Amino acid sequence: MKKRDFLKLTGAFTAGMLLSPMISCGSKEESGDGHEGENQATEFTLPELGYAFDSLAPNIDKETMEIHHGKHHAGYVRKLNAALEGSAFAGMSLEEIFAKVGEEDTAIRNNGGGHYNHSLFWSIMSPSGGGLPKGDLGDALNGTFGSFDAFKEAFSNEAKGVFGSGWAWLCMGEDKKLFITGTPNQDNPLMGNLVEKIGTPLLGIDVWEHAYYLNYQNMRGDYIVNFFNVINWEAVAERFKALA
Ligand code: MN3
Repeated sequence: MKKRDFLKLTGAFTAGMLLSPMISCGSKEESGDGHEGENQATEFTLPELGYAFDSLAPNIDKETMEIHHGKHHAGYVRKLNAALEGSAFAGMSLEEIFAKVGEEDTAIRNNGGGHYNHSLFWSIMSPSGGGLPKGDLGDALNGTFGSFDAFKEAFSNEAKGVFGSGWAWLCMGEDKKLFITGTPNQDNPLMGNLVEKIGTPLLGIDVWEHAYYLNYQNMRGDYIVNFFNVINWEAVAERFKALA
């Protein structure tokens, strides 16, 4: 990247992502070019899980978590940073990218989505997860779907029904109403040019085979059932509260 372009991007960068309190956009100093302090690149970084790789077992096994985080997610981050360099999306937050990304922006769509979706996924799981959502989120789920069990069934059916690789989501719509949807590949409901209905994900399940195949083989339904044992409802409720 030419230095002039680089400085322009740096100036355009806006820190933080309002709608994603759990997802950080890291920044790191570039060095080795003799311009320390002047050349500050903003790159997306792989977030820590926040719990041990084996701590979601037996619901999600250690090896799956290690490969999923350390290989798959790390790959999305690396490829996203490479694709952003010199592109019209450089310096934007993920939300800003998703608002503009189109079908033709393949690398940024796939890897930006991959980074956001997985960052969210790790943050809404916990070794002490499971149980029922409480408070306003619990009330909103009951109000929208009739009961927690009805929500669970609808969400699980969406996840089972994703053809091939993709995600199922619980979202907050622009009308502040909850809805369930699915997206293919690494798309997500913030990609306004690519989805029928825009929403901010509160909860998502990765139903790519890499998310469950080592432990569950072709039994996606069993993986979905057990995913409910590790949902961090407190984290989902925080996301809900930030948007409500
Ligand atoms: Mn995945």
